[in-house]
Amino acid sequence: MLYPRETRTREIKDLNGIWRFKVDRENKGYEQRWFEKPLEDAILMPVPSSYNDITQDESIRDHIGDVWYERTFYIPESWKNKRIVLRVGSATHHAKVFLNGKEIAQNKGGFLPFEVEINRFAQIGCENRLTIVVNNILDWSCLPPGFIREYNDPMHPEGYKTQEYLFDFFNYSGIHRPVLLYTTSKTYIEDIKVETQIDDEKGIVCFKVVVNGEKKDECHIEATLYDKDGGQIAKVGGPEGMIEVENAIFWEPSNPYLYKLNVTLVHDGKAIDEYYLPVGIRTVEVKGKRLYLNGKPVYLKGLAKHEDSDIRGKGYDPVIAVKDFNLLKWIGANSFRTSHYPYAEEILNLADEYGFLVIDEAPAVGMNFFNKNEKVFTPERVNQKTLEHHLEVVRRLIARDKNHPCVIMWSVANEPATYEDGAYEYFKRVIDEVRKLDPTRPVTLVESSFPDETKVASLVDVICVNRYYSWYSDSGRLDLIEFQLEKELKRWFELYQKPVIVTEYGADTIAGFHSSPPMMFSEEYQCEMLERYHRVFDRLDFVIGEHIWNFADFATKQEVRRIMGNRKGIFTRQRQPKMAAFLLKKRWESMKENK
Ligand code: GCB
Repeated sequence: MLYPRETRTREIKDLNGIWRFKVDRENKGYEQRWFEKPLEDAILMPVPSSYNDITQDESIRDHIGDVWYERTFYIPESWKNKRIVLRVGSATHHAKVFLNGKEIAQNKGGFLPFEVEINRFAQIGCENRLTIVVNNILDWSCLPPGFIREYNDPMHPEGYKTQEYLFDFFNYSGIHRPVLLYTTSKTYIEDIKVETQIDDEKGIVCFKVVVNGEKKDECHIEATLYDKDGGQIAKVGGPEGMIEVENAIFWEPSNPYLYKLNVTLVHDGKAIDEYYLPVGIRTVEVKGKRLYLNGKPVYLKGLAKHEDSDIRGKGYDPVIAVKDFNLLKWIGANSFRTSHYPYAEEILNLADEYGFLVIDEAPAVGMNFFNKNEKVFTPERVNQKTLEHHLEVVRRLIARDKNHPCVIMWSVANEPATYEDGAYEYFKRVIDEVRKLDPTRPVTLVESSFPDETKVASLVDVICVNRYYSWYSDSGRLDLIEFQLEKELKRWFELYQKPVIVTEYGADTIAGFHSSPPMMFSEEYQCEMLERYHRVFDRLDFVIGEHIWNFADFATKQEVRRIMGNRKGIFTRQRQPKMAAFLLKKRWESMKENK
């Protein structure tokens, strides 16, 4: 699936903006066929955005079930002979799409795009009504999973229910990413896959183009590679090929150089479709104790993030996106993880341009009760159906993100209960699928289990582990961090002989709270904790990366251990630095690419 781009032959119509919106409080929308006529009593709602924090009404914020979005648009006469595609960047978590009253698409999964060709349903030259029903209910077959709790007790009104989930971020919902129409010719470039290799000073760009449509056998393909300044490097014909770049400039964080591959579909001597792809020439490899980028060892300095901000919730906003990248640059990071789901493609496009090394994560989080008596890998919970969805999600994730140079590793899940017997078979299937689809990138799974209890460490290339010494265990005991952490990390290496990234560590910190000697929740405590972790990392040569939890404070469900959300941010939710940001800036700016 190609990211929509305007080219000489392709047009885009942006459907973002203010839509009409209605909460289906009684779950009557389908029965009453709301899709057949304009929504009655609708309110206004921005797209993209989560809807939860837009109004003053907590019953909208906390609604469980369907919400209806609607807008109208025109299709110009000039699009009559084009293939017209509707693309929804994401709708969290389920969507049904109607055009002029007819159902045209369905989607399950709130963090990946879906698209549908609308020619059969659209009216050219006049107004069209687009309705998207979004549902936020999570069950055990979803990723992330969840379950509905029904209260049959005297202290709750009849029918009272809550959406339960085991992950630690607010279950924001709505249309979170851009909605747009784009055109292609009727026979069109459906997909391009690019893989790059390095041979000494030479860069090798291998590409494969998939064409679809009636006349695909009558067309031929031209692929042209340009350098950053538009200088042509090579032009080759055919759906598959290899371009060699002498004295290539390799993509890396300190110089994220992007070439441009232009693909043209030619029919009867005429360019009928054209698409271009930014290409970073780079290789990634795990060997022995290290991670290599372009043959050179690299150390990951960075943070795990969330798509989260005031008012917008999980809605993509270019203002927040660019600000976040500026902060990542400012603090001296070279990497981040898309915890705990695939981020908007726009974010990966920016990571390619800014030069960040990304661990790209599937939305498999909350598969753990953190209680050994409550199992998740059971026929009633994470089961065959969940696995099938997981496989579909990793296929779609790789289909979407395979060409990004920034993506250096796939993470198939965050903190599942890998100590359970069922975990091995389950993740073997998922990881095998990832390796089959993309043999060029390492694969990981982010662990909270301990080295002696996990069943899956043999499946991954890099051990990624989240650890909260002196926070959730031995709370307040900073003095224990080095002893405990060093012992554990050494055990990981001793057992598996694989490099280790500490993918989470951190402390809830309320900006402006101070305490000396440090106490939990103060800025001093966060700094002191990080410094002690870092001393251990610096002593262990198999530690190849540090990702702090979290980039910024973020929203969670309301509960007693969360004070207006999770406060482990190095920046506040408004993107102001806490004291720890200066500590990290100093550390990371003075570190070499390979520590
Ligand atoms: C974790 C989770 C993350 C939480 C974090 C915390 O291990 O991976 O989603 O937000 O801990 O702060 O508890």
